[in-house]
Amino acid sequence: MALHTRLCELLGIAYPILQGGMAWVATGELAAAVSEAGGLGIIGAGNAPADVLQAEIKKAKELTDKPFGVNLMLLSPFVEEVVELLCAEGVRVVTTGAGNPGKYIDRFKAKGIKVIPVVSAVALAKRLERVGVDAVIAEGMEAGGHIGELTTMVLVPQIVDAVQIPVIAAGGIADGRGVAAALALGAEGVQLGTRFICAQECTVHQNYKEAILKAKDRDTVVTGETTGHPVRILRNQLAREFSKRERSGATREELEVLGAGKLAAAARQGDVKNGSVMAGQAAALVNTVEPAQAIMHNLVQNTLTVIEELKEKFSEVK
Ligand code: TUI
Repeated sequence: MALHTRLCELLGIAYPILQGGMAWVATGELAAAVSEAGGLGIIGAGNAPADVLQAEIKKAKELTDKPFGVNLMLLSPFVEEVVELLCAEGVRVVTTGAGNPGKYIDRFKAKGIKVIPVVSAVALAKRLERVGVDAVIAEGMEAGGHIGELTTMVLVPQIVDAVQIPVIAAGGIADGRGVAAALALGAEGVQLGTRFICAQECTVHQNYKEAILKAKDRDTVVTGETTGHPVRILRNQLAREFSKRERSGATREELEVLGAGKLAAAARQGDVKNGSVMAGQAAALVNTVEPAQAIMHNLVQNTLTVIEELKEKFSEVK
């Protein structure tokens, strides 16, 4: 048995496993390591200006000849210049997050770039299929960072039913059991973010990795629901301060000031108390730091084992 789907052909990868393009976390080193291991590594553009992103793309190109992607964060003030850069650099795959990428799709398609938006609702998935995206990532609210309202368990099968293009499941997946479950829901691929933060090649601050290793089942919270931009982070001093201010009626602008720069503080300076430690609920399932190659190998082998065990378990004649 092999873990091979339409997505592998579409993207030129060995395994249908994507690494989430996390802002300030998913650098060229991590993306290259995941691509070298047979998945699709993705650099997170986040709020970075084009020249900063260009340096990450250069690093990834030096470290791997395999395809990798870039995540375009649609709330970034630098979206326009980043779109230009992605077209000029001949990046092979662009994923998008935190908005509707509709107006950029023709420009990417004209360059032969594969476009795979993250969606958190059925209507947007259908609309984007009509305008020609190659696949969609259906991300449930178990995920870290900016999230929608539905869980992976209910979102994925509804999007699978609504579109013909491949669906990639994200949110709450960190091991082979999760991958097998996503495949059972009809997904043809998976995207994991939090699991790959704890890859050895991830250059995020060591404190950030340790915070994820320590996290237990109820250690993430959703902040920013009053701002219209709900964000899942690890419980800490910032999370408490944020929810206190939200409860006392702080304005959107005040909350934006409180949140500004906090992801970089956690990810690069290691301030996991007052910084924004974005992580998914699957943080509780992440207990080891390993090379991307080992993470990928274990994911693939454990997924196949789970599928085999299920077949055996339910094949006895009753
Ligand atoms: O994009 C993410 N996760 C992110 S982006 C990010 S940076 C940030 N920091 C603070 C506030 C806001 C962003 C941190 N984490 N995941 C992909 C994702 N996209 N999840 C949900 C969505 C989404 C939401 C609404 C996609 C489309 C959408 O469409 C709205 C519309 O216009 O129809």
